[in-house]
Amino acid sequence: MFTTIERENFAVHGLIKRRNFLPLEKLANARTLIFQHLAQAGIWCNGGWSLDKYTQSTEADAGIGLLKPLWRHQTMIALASGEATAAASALVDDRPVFPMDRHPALLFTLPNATTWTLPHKNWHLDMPRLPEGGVSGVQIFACLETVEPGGGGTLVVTGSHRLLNEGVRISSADLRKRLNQERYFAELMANQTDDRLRFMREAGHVGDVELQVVEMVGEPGDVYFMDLRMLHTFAPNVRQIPRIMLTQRYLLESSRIALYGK
Ligand SMILES: O=C(O)CCC(=O)C(=O)O
Repeated sequence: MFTTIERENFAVHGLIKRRNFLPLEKLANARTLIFQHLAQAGIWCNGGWSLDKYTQSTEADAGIGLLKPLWRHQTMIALASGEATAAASALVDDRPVFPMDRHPALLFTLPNATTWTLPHKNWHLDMPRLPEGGVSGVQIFACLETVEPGGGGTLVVTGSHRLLNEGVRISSADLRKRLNQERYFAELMANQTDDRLRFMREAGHVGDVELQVVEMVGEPGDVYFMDLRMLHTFAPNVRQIPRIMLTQRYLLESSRIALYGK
């Protein structure tokens, strides 16, 4: 499913993009459901967006609740099962993986900004570092609508998964504090405005680990596979259309046991 080079890239950078990954029928079913739901909410009318009543807010998470009723729908569960689970497993040396939640989540970001800036806030990890070390699982981010640059796609620090694997459990909050002691992360997470785009343009380093901020962009059906240990954050959406992505996390059995005891 992945070539040796792709697997090596995943090990080094922690992120792989697969274009047109989602099976067409599953994708079409999910999009039909989403657009029907958005039509009922009055946001999608006659084949176009009608966002006026929603674009007053500049909060990054305004609108996140709009698609929440669909998260548990069998169509969304199907989209995050089968091929997606198999690919996540392939990236962890074909070991079995288990969805962390019973259903995926839909990430929906309304247009919420006029100029795009690389955020300094909300950089986070979804998991602690575990004593076992190594990859703990894979998270997918699937584009269900076109996500253009500046269009709200998730931002991730590639390479960050290779830091602080010290054979001990480190909470997400402590990890953030520890990363903040490194100049690269201190600058990334500081409210400084000069040339923040350099984090995306150029690679930085902590020790011999190469780091770069990548914005997830793509067309419907494209999927990013991300090492679950990576630092990431929400992004502003300066485009005219909402960002619609689906996400699910898949844990290795050992990580599941370490986190939940079963
Ligand atoms: O909405 C986003 O792009 C961020 C998603 C995120 O942080 C997560 O799924 O863990």
